[in-house]
Amino acid sequence: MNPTITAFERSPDGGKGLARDTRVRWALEEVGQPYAVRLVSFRAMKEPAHLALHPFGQIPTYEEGGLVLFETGSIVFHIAQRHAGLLPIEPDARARAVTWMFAALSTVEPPILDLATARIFEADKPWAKDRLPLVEDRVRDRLKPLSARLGGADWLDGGFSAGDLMMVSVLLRARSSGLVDEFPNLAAYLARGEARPAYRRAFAAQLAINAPEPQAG
Ligand SMILES: N[C@@H](CCC(=O)N[C@@H](CS)C(=O)NCC(=O)O)C(=O)O
Repeated sequence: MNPTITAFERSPDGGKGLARDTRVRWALEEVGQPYAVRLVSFRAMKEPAHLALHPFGQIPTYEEGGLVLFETGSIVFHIAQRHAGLLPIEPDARARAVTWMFAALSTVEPPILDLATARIFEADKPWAKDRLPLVEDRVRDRLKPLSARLGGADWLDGGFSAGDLMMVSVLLRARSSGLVDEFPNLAAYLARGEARPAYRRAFAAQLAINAPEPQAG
């Protein structure tokens, strides 16, 4: 049975691919697993039917037979465990790839989310100008060692893995700030991720919902 995921009926980013369903779509595309999408409005996300799937009333969710998952880390990990292609077979290499997934979500993403909050939701506050440079520096504090570790490699630990999928997805959220471009190898890493056919299919699928082609005539 094909899994069903949820996504925004209309994403606030207008189709830039930053909503987290893109990560799940990307993972499913990497392993060649077809999937269905159920679109939900902001109102529906907070109603009982969706809260039964996702206690925090968010997207994405993942349904497969009787299994219901939320949290992109858990969903991508589940997909990577069930299918070949996203995690190495060799146990130590697999553990390291999983470590990069956690690093992306728990070490790199939080300051990037703070930056988005500072730039979008707090920009009109009287203290915004003073706070923004502090938040930007906290993002740099993560990007700098990440850049040093990646060095001249294509991916974080050998071949492409779910760790890279998650790290690229997280970094994409920082790109519009210009901070990623301060580290050319990270900018190239993002471009490599975006160039993967599976990412392109995932991106196109979410774009088709959020910025559909105008109808001719
Ligand atoms: N930690 C969660 C975060 C989920 C999340 O923040 N989803 C956003 C969309 S990208 C959302 O549903 N926002 C609407 C809301 O929180 O009301 C995950 O990785 O899945």
